[in-house]
Amino acid sequence: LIMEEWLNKALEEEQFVLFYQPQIKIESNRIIGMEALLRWRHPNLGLIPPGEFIPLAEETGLIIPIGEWVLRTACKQNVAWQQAGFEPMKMAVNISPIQFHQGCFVEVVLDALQESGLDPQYLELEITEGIAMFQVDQVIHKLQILRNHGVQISIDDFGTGYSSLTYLKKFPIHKLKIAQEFVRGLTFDPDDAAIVQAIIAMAHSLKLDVIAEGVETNEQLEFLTSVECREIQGYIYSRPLPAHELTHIMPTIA
Ligand code: G
Ligand code: G
Ligand code: MN
Ligand code: NA
Repeated sequence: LIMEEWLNKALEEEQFVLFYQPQIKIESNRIIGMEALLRWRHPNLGLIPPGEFIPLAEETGLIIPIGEWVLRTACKQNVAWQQAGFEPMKMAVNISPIQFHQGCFVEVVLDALQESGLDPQYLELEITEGIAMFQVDQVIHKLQILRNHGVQISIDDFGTGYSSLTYLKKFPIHKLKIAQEFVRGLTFDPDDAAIVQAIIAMAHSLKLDVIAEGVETNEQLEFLTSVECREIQGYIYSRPLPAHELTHIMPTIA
C-alpha cells in the first residue's frame, strides 16, 4: 500500500522521466527511431528502473495514467526534436497489455497525437504477445483503427511469449522486435543463432520490418548483417539516455 501511494505521488509530483534509446539502420549507421523507456526519479532513492515498479503499477491500475503520461510525453518530445531541425524519426512507446485493453485506449493514443501535433507515422506502439491472451477480436479491431490512422505497431520481445503464429497473420502489425535474450547468445549458442535467423527470414517473407534488440558486440552485429537484419538497437550504439544527451548524435536536416 505504501508503495502504491508513492507511485501516485510520483505521478502527481512529476517524478517520472523518459529516457530514449536510438534505433539504428545498419547500412547508413544512422538513427531512424527512438524507444521511450520509463524511469522513476525518486527524491531519495534516485533513478528506479521500470522493472521495479511497472508490475505494481499494472496490479493497481496506475499503469493507465502513467502510460498515458508516457504517450503524451514521448509524442511531444518527438515533435520538439522535429521542430528543432532534426531528421524526423519514429518514436516507439511500450504499451502494457492492461493499458491496451482499457476501453478508451485508441482515443488516448489519438488524443496524444492531436495534442502534440505528431504525424501518426512517427509513432510506433510496442505491444507484447501477451496482449492476445484474451479478447482477440477486440485487440485486432483496435489495432486496425490505429493502423488506419497511420500509427505503426511492433511486437516487442518477439518469440518469448505464448502467442501462436496465427497472430502474425491476423494482427495488422508492421514490425517484429527480436528479444534480446536470443541476441545475447547469437554468437555462441547455435540455437539462438537459428532462432534469430528464422525470425528474420519469416519477417521478410511476411513483409514485416524486423529489428534486433540488445545488440552489444561487433560479432553480434556482423552475424545480424550476414542474415540481412537491417535495424538494431542496443548498447553497441547507445544506452537509453535523457533527451538532451542524444542531440549530439542525432542527424539534422541539411
Ligand atoms: O529500460 P529497461 O530495460 O529497464 O526496461 C525494462 C522493461 O520495462 C522493459 O521490458 C520495457 O519494455 C519496460 N518498460 C520501459 N518503459 C516502459 C513504459 O513506458 N511502459 C511500459 N508498459 N513498459 C515499459
Ligand atoms: O522489453 P523492452 O525491449 O522494452 O526492454 C528494453 C530494455 O532493454 C531497456 O530496459 C533497455 O535498458 C535494455 N537494453 C537496451 N539495450 C540493451 C543492451 O544492449 N544490452 C542489455 N543488456 N540491455 C539493453
Ligand atoms: Mn520495448
Ligand atoms: Na524488447
